[in-house]
Amino acid sequence: MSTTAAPPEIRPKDFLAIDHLLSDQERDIRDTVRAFVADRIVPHVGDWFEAGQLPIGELAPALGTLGVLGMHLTGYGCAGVSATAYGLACLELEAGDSGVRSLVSVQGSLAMYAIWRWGSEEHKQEWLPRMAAGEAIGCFGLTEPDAGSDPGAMRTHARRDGEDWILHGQKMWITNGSVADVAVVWAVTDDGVRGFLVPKGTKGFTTQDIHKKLSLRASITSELLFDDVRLPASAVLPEVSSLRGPLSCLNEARFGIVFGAVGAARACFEAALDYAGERIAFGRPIAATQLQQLKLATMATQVNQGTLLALHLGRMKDDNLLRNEHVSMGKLANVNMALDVARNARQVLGANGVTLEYPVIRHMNNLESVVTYEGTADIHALVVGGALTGIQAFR
Ligand code: TGC
Ligand code: FAD
Repeated sequence: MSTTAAPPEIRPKDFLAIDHLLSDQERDIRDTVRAFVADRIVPHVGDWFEAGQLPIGELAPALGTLGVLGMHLTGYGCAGVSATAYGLACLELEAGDSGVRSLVSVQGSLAMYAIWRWGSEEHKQEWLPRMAAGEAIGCFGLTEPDAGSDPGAMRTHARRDGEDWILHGQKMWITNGSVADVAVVWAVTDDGVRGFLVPKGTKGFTTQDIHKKLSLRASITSELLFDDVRLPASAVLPEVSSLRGPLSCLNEARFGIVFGAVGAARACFEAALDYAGERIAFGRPIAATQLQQLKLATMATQVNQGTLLALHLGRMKDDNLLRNEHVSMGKLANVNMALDVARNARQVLGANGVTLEYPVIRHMNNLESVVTYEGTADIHALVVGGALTGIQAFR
């Protein structure tokens, strides 16, 4: 239907009026998380990044009170919101910092989801309410020093000893590893790949933090070591015995990253837009130059496209139409997009673009982890390529 009324003014930070596509509840959740990030994350995160720390002890209960830990799960103290609303929360958290979104992803989409989807009723009762409240932290151990993209090559194994299990091996690059109250650990057994819940302090289970990272510094990353750890029969997740177990959890976390990457890109674009309006060179704002306008227009287009893609995948997930190949396309596209935006934005900021006084280089460095974890860009390209051609090219 045509109308003579003029469309609303352009809003530079919501160029395509994507806000209009959200429901009232989605907007409320988005605004609440955005306010939390502005208040609790943005003022401190540059310092956390510089120090290589994240105050999980304070942050996790605050995120629990905010309601974002396992927010897309139902029951056991979880909010049970839509996938799209969960995605929007990830977007806002990652506009603060990828490390904070990682904390929420690993807790809700990896550790809690593994228990919620594949655990026993006792596992769910024991862990999920406390994890949703941020009173207990979880981590997810899949990657090993010699098995990253190819988790099927894992060496960590578990064997039966009477009723018990004996777990032996090593996991590497594990977010929240040393602070987790419970580790969800995937291991090869005679029955296939099984998941085990290993509480902190279990005899033979130790952790060591990975230092000298130049990316995702506001996040704890650890190595997990299992030296013939004896676990009761009840430690195993009963409902899955194949790689499908961990890979199903990755789908959930990757979905959050499809949105999260847009948040990082948006923060970089907005920093560049503001800076370009204020920075004077050759007697005028750099925003008045054609070259910077091209960069700003390109970034705005990319952020808007990425947001629309994320929203589309969110609606597909809510309508139960989303396949893991769709998630792969989303992660591939949006993380590459965010890296591109971050690199362009950094240049707009000139020398100020290399300091932690501005968010851009922090996001840019973080995104180097985001493009690698949860399946590298290459792996997601191969998943999409396999779906397009019917030819699996991993091996
Ligand atoms: P393949 O033989 O294809 O499959 C084995 C079994 O898994 C099933 N499957 C899936 N199920 C659910 N979701 C998916 N995305 C699935 N992909 C495969 C498949 O149907 C089969 O099931 P079944 O019942 O027949 O046994 O497996 P493959 O060994 O050829 O590997 C496929 C590949 C390469 C795509 C997969 O291994 C992969 O995704 N590799 C990347 C590894 C990865 O992403 N690691 C992430 C570790 S966690 C992390 O990085 C956390 S970062 C912190 C944060 O998120 O903030
Ligand atoms: P590799 O698999 O060794 O890949 C190296 C290169 O080879 C990549 O460019 C890759 O794309 C390419 N490559 C591999 N196979 C192919 C192929 N078939 N064809 C073409 N190219 C290929 N893991 C967890 O389990 N839990 C966590 O909580 C966790 N948190 C992380 C946090 C951080 C900060 C980081 C950096 C990583 C984390 N990871 C975690 C690990 C992450 O999932 C792996 O790093 C990732 O899956 C890639 O594995 P890799 O590093 O061993 O690289």
